[in-house]
Amino acid sequence: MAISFRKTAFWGVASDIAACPPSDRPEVVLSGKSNVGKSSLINALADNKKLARVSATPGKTRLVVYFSVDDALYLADLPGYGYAKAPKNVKEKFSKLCDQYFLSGRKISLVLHLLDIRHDPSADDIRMLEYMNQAEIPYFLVFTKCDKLSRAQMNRKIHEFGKILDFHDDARIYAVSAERKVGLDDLRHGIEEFLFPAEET
Ligand SMILES: Nc1nc2c(ncn2[C@@H]2O[C@H](COP(=O)(O)OP(=O)(O)O)[C@@H](O)[C@H]2O)c(=O)[nH]1
Ligand SMILES: [Mg+2]
Repeated sequence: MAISFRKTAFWGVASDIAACPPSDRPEVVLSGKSNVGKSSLINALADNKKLARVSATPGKTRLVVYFSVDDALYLADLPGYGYAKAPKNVKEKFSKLCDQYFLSGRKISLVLHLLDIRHDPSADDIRMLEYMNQAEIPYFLVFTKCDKLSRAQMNRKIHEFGKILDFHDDARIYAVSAERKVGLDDLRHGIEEFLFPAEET
């Protein structure tokens, strides 16, 4: 099944689980720290700069934002965690929403867990991976902002991440740059192949 990521449209914002769309197609969730590049990646995958609001201010995306891709899957932009500057009550609200979302019983087909290639994983990143390993939620690790490093630096970083993080054996690793449009086709194909494996080859 060929998915056209260009046919991505804003579906809506959910402030709680009840407001999420019906679980009638696979849901691909973007998770990761605020400012890691989730909105930019959605725009880049869809090749539409205006789709997801790219915010320079950490912590601005406050709710789960849904996009419908080619009427075949949803992309869910989760509120990023680890808002260093957010007030405590706001932080608590975000993390509660995240927990609710993952525990809601919604069919989460795949998580794209984003990590900034330049930074070490946070305690939240490690916790998230542990959670997904334990809950058997499939995920891809997506290293963002790869334009910021040379290829050699990038490979070294990915190797270092491998020593710190307990990747699931099946987890695929992608390196992307939303800014330079690098690695996007690989990721699009990876998502497509994972959700809709070819029946026969
Ligand atoms: N250099 C570079 N900057 C990026 C890239 N992706 C995102 N950014 C920047 O990182 C900041 C946060 O991006 P955003 O998509 O809003 O992150 P979000 O909070 O995870 O949704 C913005 O200033 C983006 O321009 C990338 O591939 N390369
Ligand atoms: Mg965002």
